Amino acid sequence: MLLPRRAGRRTNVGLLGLLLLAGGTGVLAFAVGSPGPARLVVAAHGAAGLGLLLLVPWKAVVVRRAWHRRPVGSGGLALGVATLLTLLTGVLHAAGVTGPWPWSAGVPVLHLHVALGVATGALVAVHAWGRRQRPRATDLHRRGLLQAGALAAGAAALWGAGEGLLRLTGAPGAQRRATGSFDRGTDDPAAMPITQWFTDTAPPAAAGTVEVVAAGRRLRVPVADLDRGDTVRAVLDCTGGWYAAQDWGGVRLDRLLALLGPGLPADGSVDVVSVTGYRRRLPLADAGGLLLAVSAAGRPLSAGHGAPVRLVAPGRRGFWWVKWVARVEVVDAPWWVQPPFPLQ
Ligand SMILES: Nc1nc2c(c(=O)[nH]1)N[C@H]1C(S)=C(S)[C@@H](COP(=O)(O)O)O[C@H]1N2
Ligand SMILES: [Mo]
Repeated sequence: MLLPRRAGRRTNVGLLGLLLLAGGTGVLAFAVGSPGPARLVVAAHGAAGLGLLLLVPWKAVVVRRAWHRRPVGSGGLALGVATLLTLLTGVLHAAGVTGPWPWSAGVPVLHLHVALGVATGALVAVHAWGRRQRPRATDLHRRGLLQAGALAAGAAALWGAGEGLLRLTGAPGAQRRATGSFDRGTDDPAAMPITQWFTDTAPPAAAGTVEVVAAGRRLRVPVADLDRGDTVRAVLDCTGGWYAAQDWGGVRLDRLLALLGPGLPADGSVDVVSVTGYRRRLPLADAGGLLLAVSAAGRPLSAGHGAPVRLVAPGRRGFWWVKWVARVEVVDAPWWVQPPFPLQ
């Protein structure tokens, strides 16, 4: 089969573009918590992944043609397999096959998807670097732009068809939230999964007091004093692919800080630190919307869910919701001076 040389190059550029978009939106999907932006990011992520399939016939030609010069090495093969497995696990999660299953190594299918995605990213970097090319002026000519537009439209159509199919068949995937998460235990905290970020483990014992620190002042508040009648209904949405809405009860963070007396700094950040050392830093301006919760659905928190006290951060993904809180401290450093995802 004879194809213009350009077609092979454009196929590879298209694949690289989709892989970069899929990776970027994948990371972003874990960072956004509010439904509007999440819906857009998750849709783009799905379309970018499915769009890869559209280029498979062209890529097959490219590979076959190159075979005579250089048979596919183990790197190229590993990349192909990793890409398809990442896509497969993504589709399975979206359809509602969420696990954990024995075949997914006992972890949620979404965790497997992330691990495969990271591996794919590393293989892409090596593969593309070894075959790097200069951009050409013709890449931005009409023909190239039309092809990119057609690819984007095809990818969007494929994603739309997939979503339509989920709805038509009534597959569980039709019920997922804007972030892509599935309901596990709304209004039933005992049915909520207990999830640790991969860097942390549950502590043997929790703290009996919460240390509150700001402007050189320090107070130890007994946990029994944290149930101050403040409540908020909020959705805990884990990047592992599940969510649960609960009525949380405890004390609003701004009211807790006010116990230190008047004249506290008005701007800055607040560090929320667990007995385990796990911590997140949030804007102090958000304190009125944050809750230190001692109860969910009217019942004290269970040990696994952070007893005696955890942070409730409405609109933020689960990794912000620090469990087993030991200390709350107002600091000058901006909240964005920290890794975007927990590393400690
Ligand atoms: N101290 C501590 N807090 C933590 C975590 C953790 O590993 N350690 N995991 C976070 C993550 S990723 C999520 S999704 C929620 C899970 O809360 P749950 O176990 O009560 O369902 O807690 C968050 N708070
Ligand atoms: Mo999570």
